[in-house]
Amino acid sequence: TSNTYALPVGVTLDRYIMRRQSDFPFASGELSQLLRDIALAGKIINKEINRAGLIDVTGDYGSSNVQGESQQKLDVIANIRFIRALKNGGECCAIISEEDEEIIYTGNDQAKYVVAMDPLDGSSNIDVNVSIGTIFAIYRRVTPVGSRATLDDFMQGGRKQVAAGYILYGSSTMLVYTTGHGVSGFTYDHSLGEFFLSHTDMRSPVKGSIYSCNEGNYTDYPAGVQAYIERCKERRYSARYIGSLVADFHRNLLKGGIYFYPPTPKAPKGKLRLLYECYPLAMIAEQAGCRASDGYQDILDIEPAGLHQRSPIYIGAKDMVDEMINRL
Ligand code: P6P
Repeated sequence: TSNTYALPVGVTLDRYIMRRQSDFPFASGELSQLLRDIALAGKIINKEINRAGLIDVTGDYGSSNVQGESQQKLDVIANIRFIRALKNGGECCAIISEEDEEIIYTGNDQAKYVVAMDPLDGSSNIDVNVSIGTIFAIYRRVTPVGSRATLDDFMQGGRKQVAAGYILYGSSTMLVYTTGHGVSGFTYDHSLGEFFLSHTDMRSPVKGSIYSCNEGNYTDYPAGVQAYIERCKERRYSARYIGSLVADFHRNLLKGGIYFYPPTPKAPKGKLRLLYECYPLAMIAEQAGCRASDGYQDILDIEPAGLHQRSPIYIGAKDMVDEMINRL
């Protein structure tokens, strides 16, 4: 159970992690340190993003990533920064990233954890100054400490995540994460270079009236999804789609809403990646009283089959996801 006392808003991330570490009686601090390392990388990327216009890191980098998408320079920088922060932090033995086809080994074979991440999701929004985000998931390795990590460490399934979170580089920069004991939100204070607790135990509304999808794909959506969208319009719900997953997810988490990226003939498994987009956000969603499904089963129950596999996703307010799923 989580500690009975609620920590006061305004406590720093470091102090919060230290105090909550007692949620894990046998914790020896590695996960705490790993969370700090992720927060540090977030601070560094935040600085790069804010300078993007000035040091010409926007625009294509010329290379393309494993997805064949043209890589924005900030994508590459973010990937490098996270890998470096996790390598130097020493608590992570291996990483998978949207930007790399293969497992990245940090050399810290004594470390107990592995990280799956999308270092900068929504990168096509960078040069139009729209909010973007980092998404991450942490697993305790299943291979012996001291050996080199393997695929098995990453293919444990969503319910084996020990922590999951995102960093939203928006009008303010926020770190939101869970270790399975509720969801906590921290807001970054640039002048102090610190994340401060701003949202304790985030709970999302069970009902909502915001729906987020790319209606440009409406014609290609399954009939049940089209029917659901029609109902949203009849009820005069708000259509809100930023085209940046972390920003859409975060707004819906706070206000109550549903985000969905259904399968289409062009994308039969949807667009979003299971291991470092759907799983982590699904863990946060469930911890905040929401639901996350692929249309047939909870996202967290999907058996992983590949590092970069995609999954359809319907995620957000429980009643909205329930109604959508009942139509599929
Ligand atoms: P579409 C951004 O590329 C992303 O991965 C998510 O951040 C976003 O929600 C989605 O894809 C947007 O995709 O096909 O609607 O442009």
